[in-house]
Amino acid sequence: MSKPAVLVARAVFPETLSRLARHFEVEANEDDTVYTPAQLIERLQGKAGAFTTGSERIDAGVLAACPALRVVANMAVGFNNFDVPACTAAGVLCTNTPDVLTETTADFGFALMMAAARRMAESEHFLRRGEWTKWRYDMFTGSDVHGATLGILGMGRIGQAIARRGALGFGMPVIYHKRSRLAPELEAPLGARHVDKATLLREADHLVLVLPYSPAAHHTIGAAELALMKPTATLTNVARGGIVDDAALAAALRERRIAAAALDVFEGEPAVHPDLLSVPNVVLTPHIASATVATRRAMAELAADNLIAALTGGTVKTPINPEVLQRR
Ligand code: 8YV
Repeated sequence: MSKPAVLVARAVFPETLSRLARHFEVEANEDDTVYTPAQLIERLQGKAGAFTTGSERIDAGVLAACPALRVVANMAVGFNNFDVPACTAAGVLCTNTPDVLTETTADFGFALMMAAARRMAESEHFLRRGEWTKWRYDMFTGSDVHGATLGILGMGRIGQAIARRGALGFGMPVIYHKRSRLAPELEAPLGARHVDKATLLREADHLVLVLPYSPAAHHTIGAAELALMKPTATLTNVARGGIVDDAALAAALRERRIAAAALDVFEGEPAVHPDLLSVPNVVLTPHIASATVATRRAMAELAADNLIAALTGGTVKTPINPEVLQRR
């Protein structure tokens, strides 16, 4: 029996490719070209499965043009690159990689928040420019992290892991906003207090965004929300570009309406709003919150597990639309 054909849409660990090749006819993309929608459709012809990342959009147009497709396995926990209802309607299973990246992403979110509060990037740039000629009592004075109020918007797995770091490691009172409040047994060990969004914005000393992107979450933080924040507050985004209005944030940072920000994700990335590049009080990183060797390996393995199980009759570990499996 011939093996099913799959597309591995971006470069990935060679070990992952060899594992997939034991089960499938694999078309790889070792040049790591980011395909245009037309190129993606062309490469997906006759493929039963695709190993994707956040850069491949699977929507109704792609699904209609690729009738052989049965599963799309994202190497990411976020899946806003999938039109899940359209996939479900077309009988295409979607999978993602939750859990394996939670702690790594939380580490990075916390590090970014600390970097913003303590002005690490801004002061490093100053040093590299050769401007450090003497000590001064108020040089790069920032704000404390320990004991400050940690605000979390979106309190899923990663949000809770960041809250744990703040509450247990840094003695931070934790407040959060989420559409559905956490169960008391999850709130209690963190001492986390559920508040409305406006209270969260007003009271947080350090606000971290960890909510999933959906069109309804577009510009959740814009000029009006930034205006509610303390002038001493920091804002960290490890969720998705588009949740923050980057132009409004750059203006707030420039006018010191908030103290600092740290961003790992951007609207329209890998392009970065030029105004963000020219304000000093923001830490910018290129979407690397999950980027440790161990975690990227675990993500690739889980995406491969899902692809293999979906096409060879095994148990799919992390389906997004399991109803598709029930219908098969
Ligand atoms: C991925 C991410 O590296 O998992 C996610 O949702 O944002 C990152 O961990 C990125 O999306 C590439 O797929």
